[in-house]
Amino acid sequence: MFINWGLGELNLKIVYYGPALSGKTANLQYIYANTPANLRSEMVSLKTQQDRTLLFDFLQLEMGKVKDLKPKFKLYTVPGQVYYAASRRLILQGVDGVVFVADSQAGRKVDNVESWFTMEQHLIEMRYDITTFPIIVQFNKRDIPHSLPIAQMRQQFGFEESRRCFEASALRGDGVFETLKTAMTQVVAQVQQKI
Ligand SMILES: Nc1nc2c(ncn2[C@@H]2O[C@H](COP(=O)(O)OP(=O)(O)OP(=O)(O)O)[C@@H](O)[C@H]2O)c(=O)[nH]1
Ligand SMILES: [Mg+2]
Repeated sequence: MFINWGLGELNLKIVYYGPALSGKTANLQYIYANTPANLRSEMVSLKTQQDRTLLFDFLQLEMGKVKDLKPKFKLYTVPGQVYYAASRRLILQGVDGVVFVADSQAGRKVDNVESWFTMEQHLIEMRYDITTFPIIVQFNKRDIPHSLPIAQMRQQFGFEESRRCFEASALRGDGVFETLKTAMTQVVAQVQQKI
């Protein structure tokens, strides 16, 4: 969180985190394509020739009001490929909320879980209290036939029953805005306690 009192702006950072190819960039692309131009920035994607995220994607949204301040939500994705760990850590700096994008295909179980634990590890190293920090879970690629049942997805991570998870198809757009709205709401609720 960063407040520019002069401009009355509240800068909030939401990072889309998850294993390689889980659909983090696809989430931002859908949000970009379906948000009125006056509410969003251009989307910046630093990517390889194969369209894999190299450093991050970035998209800024302006909406709502928080205590007379104008919130600017800065959305980032991390590069999911395993060897970009240092970049993922860097992009998490100063984060206010995470959207964890898991891949619902059965063969991605180990990747999902590894990514989840390294995310937790990074957050703990950065002195976040992960018991209260906003982490919104999205089970993506639900459109793919034979994707894992939700109960098994939850079991992979060992989630408690109380944790809400969002089903999505970032390709079609199902669940993308529900996930984003929840992330924004939780992030705003957290920062409101601090300002
Ligand atoms: N069927 C299906 N394909 C998807 C979905 N979301 C993403 N994809 C596809 O999966 C591939 C990877 O999507 P990306 O959004 O680039 O994945 P990413 O998580 O950003 O990958 P990295 O940048 O390498 O970490 C692309 O071919 C997408 O079109 C989905 O919900 N359903
Ligand atoms: Mg990407």
